[in-house]
Amino acid sequence: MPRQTGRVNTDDAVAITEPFIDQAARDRVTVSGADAQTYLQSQIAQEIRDLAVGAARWTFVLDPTGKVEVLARIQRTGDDVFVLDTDAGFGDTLLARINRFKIRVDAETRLDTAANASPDLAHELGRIAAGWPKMGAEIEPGSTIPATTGVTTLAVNFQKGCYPGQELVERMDSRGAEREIELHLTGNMERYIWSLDGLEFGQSTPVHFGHGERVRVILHNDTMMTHPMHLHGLWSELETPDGEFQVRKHVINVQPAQRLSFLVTADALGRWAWHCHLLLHMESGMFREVVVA
Ligand SMILES: [Cu+2]
Repeated sequence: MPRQTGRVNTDDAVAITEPFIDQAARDRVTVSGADAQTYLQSQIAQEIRDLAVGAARWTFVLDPTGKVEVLARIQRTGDDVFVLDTDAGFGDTLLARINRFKIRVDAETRLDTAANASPDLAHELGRIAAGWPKMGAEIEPGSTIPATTGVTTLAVNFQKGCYPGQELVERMDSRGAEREIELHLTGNMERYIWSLDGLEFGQSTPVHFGHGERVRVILHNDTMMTHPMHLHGLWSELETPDGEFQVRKHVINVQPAQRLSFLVTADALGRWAWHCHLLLHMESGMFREVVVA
């Protein structure tokens, strides 16, 4: 599944995702002309200068504030011809975004709308099983942040030059952790007492993060219930056991007997609450204060 293949080469990613992309339910925008490559290179999050004729890659098309306008594939179909395809119904959005900065550019754009308004059931079930985001569902044009889509490593080239929205997408901290802290989610089902590392809030001292520090937080759930842990004020970047993939969350579900880790950049000074989102658990002690100083 693409979510677990952070190292996948972006051309391979298109082949891997093929089973859950219904070709008949894609709107297509063709960009052709002498300036097509230069112009698109300056507009999208993916590198296309080394894209061979026939090859394709996933890309975000962002708005200038860094929100996702469209998740698309871009295929080079000729030296000066590119076809971007996206979920049916979003070709207009894509075309408008491509045309928006097309001033004194030698390139023509054309929209071909999809034959079918929605993908067939087999493709749709495959997509859901793979956790692949869909336009209008997981991606809302102009409001979704790239890092929340789960496909940033496939749809962004972090080495390429400037394009609108780049500042925000590249603000995601790629530093490794400077320090690790480990905590156990603990409790007693019968007495209905919940705690962190065996200490209820009243007995605990705050967890300290240095300002700007990058910390890996490792949680072990020693209880028989799932705890949605909410760290206020800071993003929690969930990672896979191999450390490859990260998604930014406010609340992290920790399942019974699960060990998981997430990365935090302590970029917000102050005192923050960190607690289980189940009110009863929080009130009976599963709560810590986090101090960033
Ligand atoms: Cu809980």
